[in-house]
Amino acid sequence: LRWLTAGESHGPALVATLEGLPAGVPVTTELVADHLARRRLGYGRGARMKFERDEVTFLGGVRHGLSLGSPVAVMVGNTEWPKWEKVMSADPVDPAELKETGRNAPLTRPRPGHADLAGMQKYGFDEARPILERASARETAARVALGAVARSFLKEAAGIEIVSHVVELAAAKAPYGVYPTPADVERLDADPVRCLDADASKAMVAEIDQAHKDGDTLGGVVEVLAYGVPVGLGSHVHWDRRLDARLAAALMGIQAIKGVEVGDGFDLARVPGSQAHDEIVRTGDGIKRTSGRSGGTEGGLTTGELLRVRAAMKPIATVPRALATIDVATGEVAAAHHQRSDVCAVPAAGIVAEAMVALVLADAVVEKFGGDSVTETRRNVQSYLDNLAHQ
Ligand code: EPS
Repeated sequence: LRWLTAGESHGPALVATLEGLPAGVPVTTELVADHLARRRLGYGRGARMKFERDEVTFLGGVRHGLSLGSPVAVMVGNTEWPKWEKVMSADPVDPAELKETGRNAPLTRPRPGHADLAGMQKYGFDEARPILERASARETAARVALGAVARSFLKEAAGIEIVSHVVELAAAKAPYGVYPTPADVERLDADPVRCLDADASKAMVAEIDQAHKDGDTLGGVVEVLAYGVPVGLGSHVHWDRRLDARLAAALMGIQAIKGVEVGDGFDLARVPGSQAHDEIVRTGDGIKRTSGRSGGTEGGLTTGELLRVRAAMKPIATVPRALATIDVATGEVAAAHHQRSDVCAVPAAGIVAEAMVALVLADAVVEKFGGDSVTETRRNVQSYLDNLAHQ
């Protein structure tokens, strides 16, 4: 599979294309819209999440609710575009008209923690607008749109289902080792911070309320679980074919993610080997593991156990209690540019992380099992699993 996104935060739309998806995958506008709506949930998001809407249009690759095998192209329109039409116009705009918008003051006070300053320096801009428009996490809407398509393929081809939850938000933590299943998704989506544990959820909400009062922002940790992943996705034979490496890169590529763990991750470095691995046993149900510390990958291959990865998000970098910076127009000390911001976007990051895991797994499933139609992929998966059952 190959995929790309394009579009700026306040542009007319985001677009995304996915190439290599087999034919016959159930895909509808409603399916994508539902996942985009899930991404907008979460306590602590800013005002923009309330007034802006994502408008989904398929431009190619899907007909009558099924993928065609041709490139899928999807557009996520931004209903706020009329306000930005001049500021983000592709064609030149009369400076007087630009001034009238009241939205075009040069952003010369780069925000610490954003791409603003390094981007301006690298691309040769004297203000941050041309950088922050693309660096913005608004772009994750396009990834979630493609992720919705990828997860439909995974379910249809191999029965794989993906769930995420928030396990830490600032100092508040969910109890360790509780893994929500697909049956819990409705409850998770109904929780303000997408956390299953009621006490931890309350503590997380309280953290967000306090940060809001303090003019501050918060980060946290999300965990993604993939159920039904067959043994043998990815490979041990080369670094960039290792599935854990591909998952880590995909998660690290989400805006504001600063750390990734597979399974028990960093904790495994703190215990002896006798307590770090998952012992192999034969059960009535075939060969299994006694624990899930590896997160379902060994040697870069999936083991057939629960796949489990975590991503740590830093606090939103647009801090209302503005951080110190330099005004690049004057060279003077200044407070960083700030209009508005989310206090916390960790619950949304979980939905984006689900999408990234779905895209990586869909790629690995196509790579291992092939198939020009999803029926063919499913047949190939089934014959592989039948063969394994005889071992
Ligand atoms: C974002 C900053 C905020 C968020 C935006 C991502 O936008 P603004 O600066 O215009 O208020 O609302 O997220 C989205 C629009 C979205 O759809 O997720 C940022 O700097 O990354």
